[in-house]
Amino acid sequence: MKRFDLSLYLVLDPGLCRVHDMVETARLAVLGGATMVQLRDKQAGTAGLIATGRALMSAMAGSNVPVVVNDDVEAACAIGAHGIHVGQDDLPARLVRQRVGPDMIVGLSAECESAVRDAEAGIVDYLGLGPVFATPTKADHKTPIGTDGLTRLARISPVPSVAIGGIKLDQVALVLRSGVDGLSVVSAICGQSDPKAAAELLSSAIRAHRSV
Ligand code: TZP
Ligand code: MG
Repeated sequence: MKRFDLSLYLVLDPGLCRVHDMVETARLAVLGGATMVQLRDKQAGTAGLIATGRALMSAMAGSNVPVVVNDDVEAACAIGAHGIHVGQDDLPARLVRQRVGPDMIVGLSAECESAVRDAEAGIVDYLGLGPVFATPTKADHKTPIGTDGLTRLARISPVPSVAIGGIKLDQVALVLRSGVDGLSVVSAICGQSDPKAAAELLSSAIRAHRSV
């Protein structure tokens, strides 16, 4: 049985994780309440992803927080990751599922209604919806969908969904009102002087939103 909690989904960025490296950022963020961690390093190559991924898996051991690898099925399988996340321009989700088997979490990014409708429950476990807001973290991101667009996509998503793109503490309630299951953040945690405190603030804002 696959169990995962999209509430506060940290996506790592090697360029932003300078004072604390990616593994240390993840460790601190999980102490602060991050519920999922994605290793995303576009420059690393498979060998580099495997090296960092192994260290990340060790740091996360015993935490119940799934480690998801971005794009690279080979690296995800080599480190025994809990999941793999792909975009619309990567290996198609159906092929990813064939390669990783039924037990690994498969996440897919979706930026528009047709991509959401095309996602198949059973192949894909969750959708990453966005970017909600413009963000400097991802060069050449697609046109932001805004909270109205997010609400429309979350409503038709056949699987649980997580919002991404420009999400900071101040927008937690606004974004969660769209009906997504969680928030995915990069710069709200990576590069912060105290990633644990940043995660704690986000996590308690998420909990506060849910308890009203
Ligand atoms: N995909 C869509 S936007 C984005 C990704 C990986 C980056 C989000 O970064 P931030 O710093 O949380 O805006
Ligand atoms: Mg990708």
